[in-house]
Amino acid sequence: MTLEKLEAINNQFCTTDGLVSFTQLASGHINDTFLIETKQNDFFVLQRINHGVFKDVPGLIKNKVLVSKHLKKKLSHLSPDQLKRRVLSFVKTINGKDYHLDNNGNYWNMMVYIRDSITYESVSNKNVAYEGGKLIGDFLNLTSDFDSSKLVEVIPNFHDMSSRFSQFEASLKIATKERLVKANDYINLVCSLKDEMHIIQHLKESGEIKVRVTHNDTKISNVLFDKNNKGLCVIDTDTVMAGIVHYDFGDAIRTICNTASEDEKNLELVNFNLEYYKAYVSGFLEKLESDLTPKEIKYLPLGAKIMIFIMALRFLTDYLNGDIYYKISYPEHNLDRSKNQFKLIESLTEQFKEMEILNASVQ
Ligand code: GN1
Ligand code: MG
Repeated sequence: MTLEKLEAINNQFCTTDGLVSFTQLASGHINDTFLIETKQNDFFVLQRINHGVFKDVPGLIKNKVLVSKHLKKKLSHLSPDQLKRRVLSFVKTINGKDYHLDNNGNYWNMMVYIRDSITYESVSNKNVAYEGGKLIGDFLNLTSDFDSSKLVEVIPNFHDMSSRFSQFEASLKIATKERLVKANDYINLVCSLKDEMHIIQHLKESGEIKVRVTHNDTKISNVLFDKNNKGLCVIDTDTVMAGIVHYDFGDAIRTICNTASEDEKNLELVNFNLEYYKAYVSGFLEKLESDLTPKEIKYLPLGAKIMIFIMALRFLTDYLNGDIYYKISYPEHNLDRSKNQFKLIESLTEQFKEMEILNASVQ
């Protein structure tokens, strides 16, 4: 991306200052994200949304804008400056729209950059786990009165286990022999876990777990912290849509409690950190407990296990499909990501009893 090209896109948005320089942010496996630096006050985040992955980009952007609007209303007791740090603010185009469609068919959207904020790829401080839990619990609490049927389903069946299994089974048919051999142990593992991994989906289908507004990508790098490690804002609301709390709970656990990053190849470094789990649960339930039924609380630990499994399965499927979905840096990146997630499940399983005991003590 050249400065001229990005400047042309930037000029389509109603910002007060011109672009001085930009940096590409290495965040995310799907979209392209740029930090726009200006001479004065605000910096901006300009994002090209991947329309190969997201088939209805205008719908996706509408979702994000609606949810931000709702959050701002709920937090209207805060000062404008505080509010700007707690909720994403989207910038309109000069034509009054929430996105710009360029001549190449790319969709762009812009947000105000939240200054003096920190993100973590992985966690090495219990307090960050606690604050992360509080912020995600709060996001779910504040959106609990928003009608989720008003949101577009940006990726159909995103966390639906049966669909993920169907995609996995289809990938087995088209994978190369070499990849099938390399993935063999993990393919068998997926099959052996099939029934357990469907339990939460069945509870959702029977109505025992409520469908509501959820974020659907609550990895810890999507949470902003201030300099004192206090949670500020949940970002990357691309996948906000109807869902269940278990997967938002679980995706945060997947990243907070992994003692290594999602890409770590040395599996000895990948373990499940129970201390961080406890800290996260206490923050999460502090904000959301009153909004959950005993049954919903009971299944939170399994929600964490299943969410890690969904990611393991998706990375494995993409590897078998020949890497068509996630950005990769080397040929076996997706297989390594998948192995990492399976190792995390193994370590979590060893500590599952403790997770359940902790849960029972809350109820
Ligand atoms: C993708 O692009 P990013 O990093 O925001 C993916 C998530 C995964 C995540 C794994 C739309 O999110 O579901 O959890 O990678 N998003 C989509 O790091 O598939
Ligand atoms: Mg995302």
